[in-house]
Amino acid sequence: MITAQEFVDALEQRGFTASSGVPCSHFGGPIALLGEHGKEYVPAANEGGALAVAAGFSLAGRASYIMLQNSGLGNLINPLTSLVMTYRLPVLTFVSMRGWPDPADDEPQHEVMGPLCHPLLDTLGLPHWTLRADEDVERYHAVLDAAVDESKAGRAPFVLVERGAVGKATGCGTAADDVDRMTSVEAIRIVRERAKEAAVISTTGYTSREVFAEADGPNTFYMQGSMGHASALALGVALAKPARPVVVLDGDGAALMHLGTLSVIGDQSPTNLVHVVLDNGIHESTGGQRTTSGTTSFPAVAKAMGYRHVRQCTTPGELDSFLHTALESEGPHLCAVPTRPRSGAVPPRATSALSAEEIKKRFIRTVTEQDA
Ligand SMILES: Cc1ncc(C[n+]2csc(CCOP(=O)(O)OP(=O)(O)O)c2C)c(N)n1
Repeated sequence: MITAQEFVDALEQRGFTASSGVPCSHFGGPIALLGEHGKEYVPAANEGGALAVAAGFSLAGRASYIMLQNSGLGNLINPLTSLVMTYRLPVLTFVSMRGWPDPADDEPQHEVMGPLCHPLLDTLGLPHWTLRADEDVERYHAVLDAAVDESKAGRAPFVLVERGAVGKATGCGTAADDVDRMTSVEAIRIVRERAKEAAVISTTGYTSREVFAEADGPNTFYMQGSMGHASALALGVALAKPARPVVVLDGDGAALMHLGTLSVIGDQSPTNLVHVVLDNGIHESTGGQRTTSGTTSFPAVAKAMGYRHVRQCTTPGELDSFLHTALESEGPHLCAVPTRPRSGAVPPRATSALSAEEIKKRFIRTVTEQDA
């Protein structure tokens, strides 16, 4: 293992002073250190955006790198092939490996991508190195030197990072608590009580774990993985089942990742869709790295994109009354709920008890049965 400080220092020694990315807990250490020391790290909305920002740095003469989880590799492929590779822009990409070396040791959503990363990069003809958990800083320096040579030659180098290869940061601050905010569990309980008849789609990460613990039922679809697509999935369900309320529980990081879907929802205008964004200002599921929601108003964006009814709900009473109205009137509806960072243990994932197939089947059964 190398330390987070060694990870960042070795890059700085080689002139890499600008960075971007979407967090994975495996890069929690370096991202926290960069934030703590006021270094250039742009928290991107999605991995393709991170690569484009880094390409911009590179176009302006600054050596840059990005950090992402391999689940975000799909988001990256378009700007990788059509921007970075086409214009031969030097950007160094670090990819944390979920579902690898053994996909059976990880969550089902990583099963396909884990073993695919190395062959995918081979297919693209890109140079890559793998940093294993038992390797030391000497090997890391050697990998960086080789990667820098490749990028000077106009090829986009990748470093694939095994879990445990990079250490956590010590002594970095955690996200500020705000006791005046609701907890995500409080918000989920209010949704559970108000929206008993609804089909519920919950976003990836801790939210789905909490929904599973607090409000599990066959009408709930847990979207593990596919970060940012919960609202689009809910849109499809809402359009297919217009007589049934559909509630999507989203996160701020996830909503920002594919914010364009709000415009599509506004355009399609499903009257039965209720979009609840639990906005804690951080990617809490990967360790609490900040999102950019602090400068974004989800209700204002949704209103401007064609949602009929939007609201910021800061108290349990406001959320309850919003849901009451939303379930009685025509949408699409959106509310943003500022929430506190979680405390205590996070409950297990839905897939600790149910297979992906079971989650799908019982959801389909419930949603289709009730029409019969
Ligand atoms: C495409 C993609 N990129 C990154 C991840 C890793 N990841 C899983 S959950 C998560 C954070 C989600 O943040 P947010 O929606 O704000 O919810 P919170 O964790 O704060 O509840 C991230 C970055 C992922 N699963 N998929």
